[in-house]
Amino acid sequence: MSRVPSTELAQRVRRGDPRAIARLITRAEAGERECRPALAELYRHAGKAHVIGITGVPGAGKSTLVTQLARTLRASGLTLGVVAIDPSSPFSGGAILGDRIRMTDLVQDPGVFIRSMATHGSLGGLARATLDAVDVLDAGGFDVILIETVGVGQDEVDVVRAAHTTLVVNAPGLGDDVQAIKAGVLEIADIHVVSKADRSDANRTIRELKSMLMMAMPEGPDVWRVPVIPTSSEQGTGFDKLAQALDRHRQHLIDSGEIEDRRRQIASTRIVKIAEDIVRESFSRAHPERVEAMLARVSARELDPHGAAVELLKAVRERIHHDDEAV
Ligand SMILES: Nc1nc2c(ncn2[C@@H]2O[C@H](COP(=O)(O)OP(=O)(O)O)[C@@H](O)[C@H]2O)c(=O)[nH]1
Ligand SMILES: [Mg+2]
Repeated sequence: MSRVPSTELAQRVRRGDPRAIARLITRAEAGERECRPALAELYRHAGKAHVIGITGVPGAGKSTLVTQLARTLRASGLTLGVVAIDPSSPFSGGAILGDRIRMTDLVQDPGVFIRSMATHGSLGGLARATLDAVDVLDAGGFDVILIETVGVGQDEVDVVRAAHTTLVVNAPGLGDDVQAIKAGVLEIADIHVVSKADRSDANRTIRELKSMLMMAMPEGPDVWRVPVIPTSSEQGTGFDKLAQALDRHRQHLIDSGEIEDRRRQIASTRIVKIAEDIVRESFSRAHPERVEAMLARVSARELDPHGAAVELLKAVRERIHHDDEAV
């Protein structure tokens, strides 16, 4: 069977073909050069979806919450894509909450597309691949895209920063009352969720979080007031409120004009991230002999690090020219 060109897959993606979506995401994830023009084309057609980043420490209840939230959003008629960056993601077909919450209905629903990204270890490129996947789903016509990521590591924080709405999940009973502080993600939340609200110690987490936010909350008539929303996946409560808060935040971004700032911020994060990846990759792979020689000269103090960086960037530039001609 001959291989379908990515540009053809992109056409099918735009018609919402789930197989084409899956295949193109796989190519993007593998960093295949052949699919770059197709991704560029899809990027131009994307931008309609509401992209929601969901973060929190492992065990906070993110995957369970995504499942319940997906059901609530589907019930209101929205279609959605889910991208999970989580090596222990249950989205590969398993059951969660000790088998009480099943995902089979979501997996079989054509209005839902679920994808787990393989974590590439320390190789980098995870943020790029994840956001490429988001573009593909966006161009595929999904109304809402949920990204689940563990709130650790620069790549994952960058992914969350590339969302329109950031949801931080805190759970009671994980040691610290508010884990978001330790993880450094308290400030980036547009919405805080206290999960596992069925637990008796949940009220304490809610109180702590509210009092912390009170101190940090900016004043003014048009400012977004970060809500704290308790949910229980166990009891199925809080998800209507959460869905409403997500929509209110989306509307707030539009009404206040903040959406433009966000879009620029997202563009900036993505461009810098990709440029960093290109430089890193060149440094570690492209010209090993050249890099070795450079390291030797800098260690021996024959060349200064700044001069070496400029040299490296020149090498990268030559390579990009070469690559562009090759495409
Ligand atoms: N009591 C209770 N446990 C929950 C709830 N949601 C998730 N859990 C449990 O918390 C653990 C971690 O959930 P998971 O969704 O995998 O968390 P993630 O690592 O943040 O994705 C699992 O054992 C879940 O069964 C909830 O609403 N109530
Ligand atoms: Mg998870």
